[in-house]
Amino acid sequence: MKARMLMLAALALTPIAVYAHDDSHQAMMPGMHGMTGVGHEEDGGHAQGVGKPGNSKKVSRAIQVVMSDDMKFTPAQINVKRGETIRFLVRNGGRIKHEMVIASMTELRQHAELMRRFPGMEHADPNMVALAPGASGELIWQFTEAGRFDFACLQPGHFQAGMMGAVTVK
Ligand SMILES: [Cu+2]
Repeated sequence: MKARMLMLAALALTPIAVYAHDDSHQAMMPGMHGMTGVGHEEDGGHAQGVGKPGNSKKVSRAIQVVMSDDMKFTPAQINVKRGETIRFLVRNGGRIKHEMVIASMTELRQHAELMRRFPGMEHADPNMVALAPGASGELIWQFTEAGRFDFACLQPGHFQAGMMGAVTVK
């Protein structure tokens, strides 16, 4: 009787274990889950409405974004039309490292917490650009669905300090 109960418990836990392994994120830390939806989309997983990496030959327009040490993105509110591919020309105007990561707020929050716990963690994905002080870079992204999406800096503590912004797709 007792053994049977244990077996049932094990069966009940199985789907959770499978879910935990459904994760294509690279540069994994223990217990870290893929955050972007980007890898998931490619391997047939749950795509997010955030959009997808854009084709550099199909850029609709460029938008300049400046990141600063007062934990701000300028502009912090960006409007795009559905389907547009945006070339974000991102500049780090500060004296510390910053980055721009486009993802859902849930993913940003989870990942920000990991970055806080593992400050030395390096991450690189198509939905982000990390920049040294004074450096410029770009991020090409296509917004495929209408809605309000988020971006943030996930350098340790920056998200918590409010370094984030939103993209409204109409
Ligand atoms: Cu930052």
